[in-house]
Amino acid sequence: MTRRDILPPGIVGHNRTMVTPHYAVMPPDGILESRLPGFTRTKIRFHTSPAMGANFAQALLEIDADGGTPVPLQDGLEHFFYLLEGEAAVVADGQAQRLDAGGYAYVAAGKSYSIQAVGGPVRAIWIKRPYVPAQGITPRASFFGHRSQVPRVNKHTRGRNWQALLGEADLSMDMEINILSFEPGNYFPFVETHIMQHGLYMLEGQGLYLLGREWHECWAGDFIWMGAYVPQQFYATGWGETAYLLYKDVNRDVTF
Ligand code: UGY
Ligand code: MN
Repeated sequence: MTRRDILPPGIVGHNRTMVTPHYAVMPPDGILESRLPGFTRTKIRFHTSPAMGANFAQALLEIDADGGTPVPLQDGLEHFFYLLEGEAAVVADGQAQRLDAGGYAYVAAGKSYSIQAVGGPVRAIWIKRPYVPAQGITPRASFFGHRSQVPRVNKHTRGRNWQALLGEADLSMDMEINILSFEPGNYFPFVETHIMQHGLYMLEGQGLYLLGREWHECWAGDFIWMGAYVPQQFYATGWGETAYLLYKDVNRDVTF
């Protein structure tokens, strides 16, 4: 038996990964990479997809210097890109913009998009889904933004802020993507149970997430999928501010 045949301590005892029919907790270490046609020098680590039960797909893009999509892609879906690190040249429906960390792009359904790393590697969150049209509602066009330009709204109590990157209660959108920030020790005053799904990427800090009846410790770099109606509650721990990027499907009726 060689050293390589021995299971290192920690794989079992320290595992935090949990995938259930209603939610998933996905620390980054075990998420293997995909390569996709249309992308060069890019690792795509899918966090969730319809295969898990999600009504959207979310991935971490790791683009090497000068990698990305050499030509624009178009697949009928709506897309959202959020830069975590590096600098990227992003084109959304023919409009070009340089994005740095905190910059984001919304690509309206059916419009073309491209993302390319400029001058060094890039890490970005990529969310995509089929847009759900609604009678009498004109879909919103593609646009860009930056976390630093989005107002921090103190909704209910001190120390807990919302930033609505795609706007809020905008019926032209079928999803919201918000950054929720928490001072240490802050928490939601009740356990939420709602029809909307979530894709959550921990940007900064750490905390305890209640999912169903189980508490999960999570921190920067982790992904959580919450299916419809999963009971959810968050307590921020640690010494600094915690923030997460949160996808939520909104503004549309149920389907039968
Ligand atoms: O708006 C929300 O649904 C949000 N409060 N949920 C969450 O952070 N899990
Ligand atoms: Mn919620």
